[in-house]
Amino acid sequence: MRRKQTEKEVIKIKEESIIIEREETLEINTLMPAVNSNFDDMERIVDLKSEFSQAMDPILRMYNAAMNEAIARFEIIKDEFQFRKQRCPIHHIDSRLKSADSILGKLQKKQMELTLTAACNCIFDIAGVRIVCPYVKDIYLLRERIMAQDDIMIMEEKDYVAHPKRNGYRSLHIVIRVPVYFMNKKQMVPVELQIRSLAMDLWASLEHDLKYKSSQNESNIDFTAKLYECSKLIYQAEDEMEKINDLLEDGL
Ligand code: 0O2
Repeated sequence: MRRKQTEKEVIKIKEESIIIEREETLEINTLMPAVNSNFDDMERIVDLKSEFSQAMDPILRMYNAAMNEAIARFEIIKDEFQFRKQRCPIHHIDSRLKSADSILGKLQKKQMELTLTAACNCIFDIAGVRIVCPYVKDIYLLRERIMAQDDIMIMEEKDYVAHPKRNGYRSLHIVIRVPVYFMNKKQMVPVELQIRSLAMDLWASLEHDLKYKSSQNESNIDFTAKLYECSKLIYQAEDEMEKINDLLEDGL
């Protein structure tokens, strides 16, 4: 059953989320000049994936611009540390833009209206930037730095570092809105940041791979407890290494 779902409803589902800003919505009409307005009725075109992709194209370009804007903010932070000849809190940055197909899939999975408007105002990880840090303390340093940028809006924060998932997944997720000037209009476009340490990234990458393999095998074995044990080992080693770094950096 499909039902209309507002941004507020979607946010209410995420009990653990900290909602800081949620009223902003994206105006997408001006981004669809070549497209018949009926395209906003996605129920009609759900079977016409290529047409959906065409309708999404200008919108995805705007999200791509937002993603680049977010990356630039972190590259500037990186450069600042290099200039000061200090240890850099950023090891590397990855990014990805969700495809039109996978946006459609997510709308269906969440039983949302299959419209471009719902895609833009209810799916916040169309643009995703992952920042991988050497140590856990760097995650919070970067959080502080990004929160201090007054032209960025913080929409939502999920701290899986302080509150790991049952399987051991850890990462700090923050949805921000960054200003983008696209087709002569300023829009505050959402970008999902995942800030995590190298150890958290190692665990998540391997777990992602294992999950994929077990879905291919149609395996019914639940590896959650085993993965949690692995996460404990990895994070214990990380913690010890961070302590050594503290000693070297702060002489504690
Ligand atoms: P991809 O390809 O990385 O984008 P929502 O995004 O709101 O629909 P949810 O679960 O509320 O769903 O969001 P949440 O908890 O913030 O997690 C979303 C993303 O975090 C996932 O995106 C993963 O990238 C990552 N993630 C969350 N839990 C796990 C986990 O247990 N293992 C791993 N490896 N990654 C995780 P997508 O959309 O699943 O995939």
